[in-house]
Amino acid sequence: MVSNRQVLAMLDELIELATLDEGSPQSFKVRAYERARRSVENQATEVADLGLKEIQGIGGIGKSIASTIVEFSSTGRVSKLEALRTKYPPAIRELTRIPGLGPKTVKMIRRELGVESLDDLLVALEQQQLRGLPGLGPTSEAKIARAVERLGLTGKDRRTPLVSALPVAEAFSRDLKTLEGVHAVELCGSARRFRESVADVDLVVAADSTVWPEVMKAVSSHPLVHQTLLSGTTKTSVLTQGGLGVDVRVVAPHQIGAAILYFTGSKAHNVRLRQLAMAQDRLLNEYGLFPQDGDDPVASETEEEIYAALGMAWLPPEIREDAGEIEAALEHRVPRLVSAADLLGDLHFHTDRSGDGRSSPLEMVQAAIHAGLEYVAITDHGEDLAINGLSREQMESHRRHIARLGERYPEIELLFGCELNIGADGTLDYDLAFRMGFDWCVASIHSYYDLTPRQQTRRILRAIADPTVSAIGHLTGRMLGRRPGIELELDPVLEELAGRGVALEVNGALDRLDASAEVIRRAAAMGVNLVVSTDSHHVSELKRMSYGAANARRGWATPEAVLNTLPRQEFLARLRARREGIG
Ligand code: DGT
Ligand code: CA
Ligand code: ZN
Repeated sequence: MVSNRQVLAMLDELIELATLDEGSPQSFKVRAYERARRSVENQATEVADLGLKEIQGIGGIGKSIASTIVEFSSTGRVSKLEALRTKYPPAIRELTRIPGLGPKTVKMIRRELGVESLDDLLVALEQQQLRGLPGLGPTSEAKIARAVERLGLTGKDRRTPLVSALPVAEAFSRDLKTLEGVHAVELCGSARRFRESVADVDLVVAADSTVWPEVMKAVSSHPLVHQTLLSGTTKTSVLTQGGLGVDVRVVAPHQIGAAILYFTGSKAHNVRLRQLAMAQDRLLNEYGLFPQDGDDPVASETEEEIYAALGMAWLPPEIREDAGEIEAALEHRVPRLVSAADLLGDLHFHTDRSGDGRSSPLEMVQAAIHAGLEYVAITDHGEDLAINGLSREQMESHRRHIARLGERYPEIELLFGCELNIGADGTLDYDLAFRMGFDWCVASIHSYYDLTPRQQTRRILRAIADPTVSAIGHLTGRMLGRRPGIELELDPVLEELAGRGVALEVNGALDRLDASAEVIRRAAAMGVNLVVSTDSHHVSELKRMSYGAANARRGWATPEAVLNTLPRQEFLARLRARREGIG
């Protein structure tokens, strides 16, 4: 049984590799794969259960891709994909994710300089070999070197963005759960702590000891595996096709709590816990909390029991970094942190009226109601965003459409909003009078990533000072693993946000997670209001709310610090009060 999720993952890899092979994301083939991907994404039924003819009958899927899907569902393999994987090993694929090194350039440096890995690239940069190649010069060399450094790709510090790691973790987890005798599969390590990038994925499997060999075998033979690095009786380490390490450990079901506590870390957090245990004449390890001289654990089955025995309440994994959480827990003053269930509205939300939106206003509103939201601000792009933005006339007709939807669905408050573009000098779309017509504006950076920190700070400060701006969207504009964000002076920006009552967005898109957890923590401490938003462009993206909440927790955000935890009427009252205060 092949699920749509698996088909989507297969198509994603095909898109990545075909882009490399064709040298451009604009190639006919790549665009056909992307069209097919969108069609599969929009299917309610499992595509792989259909026959060739039926798959071809779905709009957007041509004959060749339809037969690829059939091959995948009947054999579990895709020969086209396997050929591409051989042609582009993980080390090469990694190179193409570096800004400034598109598929074409990677092809060229591979051919001309024999660059086959990041290490080779570092040598080539060191020896200034890139500047001799067509289309490259000292500036592009410097830009690439800087991107490599800022993305943390060098040497053994190489990290994978969470957005790429989570689907891998889910694929292993889902498949291991189907094995007989497996009780649970738990994600641990930095991915569970929701670090924005991970060195590797850690999974802990609770299983009857009779099936441990099967579990270990299933890990090594998983379809995502490129190479098995270590295969033991309780631990297997593999490297995926995408170059990501995965460590899987099996434990007995009664030890799962101790195991996930240990393997969730962080190391610094664990060290503190072990010291606490020692001060109590006890021993804490991955099997349990033990008396100094005994084999019967004081606690091992759940994390809660172990924390309780150490004199603490359970701690959310996102804050287990030895950054104050241990002291807070011992003094019983860990605040309740925000969770997705607290979030009652979404304040950054697109429809297909934006050029990059993919679901209609009706579908988006129904999805929001289905997700239990009490209010949404529909914030399609302002006119300054090339191709994707709406002209005044389009905005006016959009407004009327939204108003009609609002009448039809009284169970949800539809705020009419806009995602404004912050210009190079901080000016915004339309004019002030037109912008005043919006109920909620999120202002974001979508251009000019290379200005100096001083210039970036100034343009953001100017945007914050605009009376129509309610929130600053994805603060730095970064795309994790692909594009470093803008550099800015943080404190002046946070002071201005706090002073003017403009909210800072916690963007739930996994490839953004912008603002970062560090910025969130600092902002909340400075009294800046936060909003957790999905920035959805499709109905499937409303689930990002839980990612946004996790990142907010990593920044120690409480429900009180987050504006969209307010119920509908209270939120509207806050909005009115702010308007009057400014007006
Ligand atoms: P990373 O680097 O993104 O993979 O970060 P983690 O935290 O996932 O680190 P990893 O994969 O090396 O180890 C997973 C967890 O296992 C770690 O958070 C804590 C635990 N652990 C691993 N090695 C040690 C160790 O030497 N001492 C202690 N106390 N804990 C360890
Ligand atoms: Ca790890
Ligand atoms: Zn947006």
